[in-house]
Amino acid sequence: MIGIFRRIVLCRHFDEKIDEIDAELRKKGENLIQHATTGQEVTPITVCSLLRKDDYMQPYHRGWATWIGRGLSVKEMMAEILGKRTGKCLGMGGVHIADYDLGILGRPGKQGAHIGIGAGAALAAKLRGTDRVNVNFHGEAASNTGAFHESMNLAAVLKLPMIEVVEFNGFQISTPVSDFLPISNVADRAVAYGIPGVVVDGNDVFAVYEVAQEAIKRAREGRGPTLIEAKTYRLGEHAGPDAGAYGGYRSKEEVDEAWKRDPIPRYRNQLIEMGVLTEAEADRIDREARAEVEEAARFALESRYPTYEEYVDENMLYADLGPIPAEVKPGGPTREMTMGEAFFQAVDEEMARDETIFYLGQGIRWAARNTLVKKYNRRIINSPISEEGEVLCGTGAAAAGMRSIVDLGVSDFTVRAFDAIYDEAPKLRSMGGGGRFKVPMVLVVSASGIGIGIGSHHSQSLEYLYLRCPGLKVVYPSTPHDAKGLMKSALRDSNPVMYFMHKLMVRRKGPVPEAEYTVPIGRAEVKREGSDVTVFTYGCMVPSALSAAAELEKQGVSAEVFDPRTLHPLDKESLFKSVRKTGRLVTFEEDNGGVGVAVAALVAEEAFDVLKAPVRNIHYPNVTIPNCYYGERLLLPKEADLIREVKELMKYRR
Ligand SMILES: Cc1ncc(C[n+]2csc(CCOP(=O)(O)OP(=O)(O)O)c2C)c(N)n1
Repeated sequence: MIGIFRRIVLCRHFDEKIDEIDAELRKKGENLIQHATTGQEVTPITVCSLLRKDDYMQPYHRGWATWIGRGLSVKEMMAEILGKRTGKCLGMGGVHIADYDLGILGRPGKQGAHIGIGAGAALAAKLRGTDRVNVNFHGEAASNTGAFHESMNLAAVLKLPMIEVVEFNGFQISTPVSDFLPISNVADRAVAYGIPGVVVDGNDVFAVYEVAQEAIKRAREGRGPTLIEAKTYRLGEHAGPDAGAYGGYRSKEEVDEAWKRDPIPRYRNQLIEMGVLTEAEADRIDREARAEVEEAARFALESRYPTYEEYVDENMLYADLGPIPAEVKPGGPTREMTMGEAFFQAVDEEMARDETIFYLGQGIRWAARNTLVKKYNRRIINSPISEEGEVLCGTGAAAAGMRSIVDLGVSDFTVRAFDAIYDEAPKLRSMGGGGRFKVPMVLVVSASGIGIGIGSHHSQSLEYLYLRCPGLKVVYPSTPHDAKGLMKSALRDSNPVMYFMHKLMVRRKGPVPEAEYTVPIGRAEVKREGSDVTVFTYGCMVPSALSAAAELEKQGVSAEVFDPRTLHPLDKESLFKSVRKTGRLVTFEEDNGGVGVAVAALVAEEAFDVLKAPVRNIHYPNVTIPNCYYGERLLLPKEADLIREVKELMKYRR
């Protein structure tokens, strides 16, 4: 009880000090990203006091009390919030503090995302057969996000050991609750997920303790999630000391009235009345807390910022960086199989080798009923339609020590999860300060597919969207051999990897070695040697390029077909080598030009001196893909287009 009091008081002083520093910075025209916790200390600190060291906790953006409650030192917190190298995340997270050892994996920069990451941590705890739990904290407005709904539904369906704590403080920044919540209690939403929903006075330590204890017990016993709604009030400003305080969205009277219910004197008096604490002891705790915060501030202010080199250190972005291994092709017998079979063979072999791998996807238990389900049953998990929730869950589980495969279906659906793919999974490591943060996750995407007649919402090639995403890798095989080898590498990688497989290629057959092998991520392959022109192509366009090259040869032109296999990080060295040899470059792709444009820009920068002709990009027109077989095929770049463009390039003389 006294420990909770000490942390609540520490948190209040921390909040006051942050405001003081922020006010000073504002005088210089700078400011701090920060969210006041004043008035909301009780719930997080009480709930966290019930957690074990090995549990998981995903913090509130209004987070001081969640971090202090979990036991972080105010010194490391203060330095991190100021962006200093001595901070908990080496100054890379700022106010988004993560701590691997304390199970703090998600950073609530964008409302909702950390809820899914927490669900993933809970899934990891469950798959491992432990009784560890995960607690998420956030405000009531965050419960309107898709990430909240998808993650809660997923957690409820999978009966995950998760406790969702919603701190209801009455505002979404300046918007009153009446404008964003059509119900009085967020806890009522629990009915929709078939889980218990409890409302509690969030400023009453004893009441919070009781409901949290029950929810944690329920989670540890494998009975699934609980939604706790803690009613409270934000006494401070949303972000900073003077961001519109009493500026109209709430009255001075309202805030003054709320201060009379300040939870700190309330709890202090309760402890004194109970005889647990004396006035003198309470004052001493207060003085000590103030001194601890002052010392933390001095330390943080005197610490240095990261250097340029530290900010751009690739080891922050990617775990286990090292030289890309050379490809070793095994000799010996091969077996003809489809790309789909090769892919599943890789998954099967890796799941047998590594018990931490699980496979989450819509309808996956049916698709793999005769294969993976029979062998790995509980590691093959059906998912509701929740692309964002699925990727967040895979991210959290991976960060918590599993290896996730998340099957997203067609590439068009990935944009539903864009935030999670682009802004959460690949940033988790760098914003956490590198170190032990890793996200070994493979996102499987059934890509493109013009020529099947399934329309513009099921056929787009969107891989280029993910090429400038620091922390992510993108692979796109074009043969069964590469499909297997790249999937095995992706499943051994310590980073998030997007794995695209073209729909039309799933049934395409080719030889696959019977012996063990991998295809290293980041190594291109020249699929046909040539000396007059480099054709940069990938996926389904590789076979077309190869037959165009055979035709060109008959006409006296030697085309080299360059298949990057990995789109990011691109094997630039091999690409430049090829272009330096041929002096000409054509990109040939099914998407609407994104990848080719990026490649052309690279070559212009690195190999302009050797170009004998302009670079040509052959791609799908930048229009909505027609919604019928005839129209979509009509617009698709074909072998004849490639042959024509190459012959045009051959006319240039430089
Ligand atoms: C996806 C997203 N949209 C908008 C914001 C901007 N934003 C930051 S805090 C906040 C209000 C959140 O309200 P609530 O969840 O009730 O928590 P509170 O701030 O009241 O503690 C908003 C809209 C954001 N961070 N993320």
